[in-house]
Amino acid sequence: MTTTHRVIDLRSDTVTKPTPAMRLAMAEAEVGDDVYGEDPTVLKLEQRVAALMGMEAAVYVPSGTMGNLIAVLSHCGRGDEMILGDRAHIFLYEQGGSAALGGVHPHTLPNQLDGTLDLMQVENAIRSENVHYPVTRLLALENTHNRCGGRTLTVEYVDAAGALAHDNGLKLHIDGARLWNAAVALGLPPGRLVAAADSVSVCFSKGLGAPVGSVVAGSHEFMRKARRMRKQVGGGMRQAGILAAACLVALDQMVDRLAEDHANARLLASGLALLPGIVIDPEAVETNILYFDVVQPGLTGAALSAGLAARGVLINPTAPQQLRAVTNYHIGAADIETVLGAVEDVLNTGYSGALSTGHLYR
Ligand code: TLP
Repeated sequence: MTTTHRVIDLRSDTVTKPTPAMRLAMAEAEVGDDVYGEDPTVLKLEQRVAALMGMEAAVYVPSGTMGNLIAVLSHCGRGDEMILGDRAHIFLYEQGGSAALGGVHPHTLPNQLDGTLDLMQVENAIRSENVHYPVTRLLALENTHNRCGGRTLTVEYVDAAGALAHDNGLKLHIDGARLWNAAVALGLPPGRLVAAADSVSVCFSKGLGAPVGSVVAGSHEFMRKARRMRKQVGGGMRQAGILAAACLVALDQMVDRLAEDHANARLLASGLALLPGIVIDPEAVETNILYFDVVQPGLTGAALSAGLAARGVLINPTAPQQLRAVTNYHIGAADIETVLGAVEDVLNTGYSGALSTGHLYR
């Protein structure tokens, strides 16, 4: 008799599939043409997210990448400069879209391990008025910070960054793809985390499990530009209420449970820390993302990843000796034990098979 085992997928929280409640809401959603502003479900989602973020208005977009893109392009014109971290998703993983499509000049500063930028360095990076320089228009932060291991930015930090930006005539955008995780981890309403920001993009198709969609929120004035920009980049959707309905369910049912993902991430991190050959600081794991290093001679991150895949566990390598695991709705505490067993097994037996390609290396 052969037993088939479920694949434990820790590649990302983007792999989450819609819940039965979401599928039901999608089937029953009231819809209209959203480019005409006539989709009641999309309007409801936009109003609800604007209120949650403490912002005046919001717009529904197909992805986090488009949300960030239209926010940056609404704040900056061609040749303007944006300050952001060298590990920011906008810088690393969005194909340089703001530069390619909007002519926005990225000025990167080193991200600290906790996802912050040193505010003294930010201040020094802001250009003075000089014929040689681009005009600095925007500071972009990320909360939680993906490439810095799901770290949360504190309210005090974001407020100070916002004050610095505004004192210098800059806007502050927050990539809040996982702002929900930050809010749950910090025990604060999400709106408090973006009180100092001029715009925020939040995602529904990460830990919240909805199939598609992000929302960008900001002022009425910002939103007039952002809506036009969404149409320009091809993001004007028609009966999108089918999708927004799942996002509304996500808001109702999927936010508080993120605490389970965070607990499972900590469980995984503490288990990994006990394995010789693996290096991770469990104390640094605040939410659902964890990075760990493989230091066993002869074993690369790609080889460990492939060895795990052969055992039904998917974890992506993110550097030659590093992997990223992301806990999510489909992962339970029992799965963490299975994952730890599989990692130990590969460390003990090695891996000599084929390696997959296409890793998200920096
Ligand atoms: N991140 C994905 C990959 O693109 C790396 C992942 O698996 O984590 N901002 C942040 C902070 C993100 O982590 C992501 C997705 C996005 C924006 C983009 O969202 P989508 O995938 O909806 O365009």
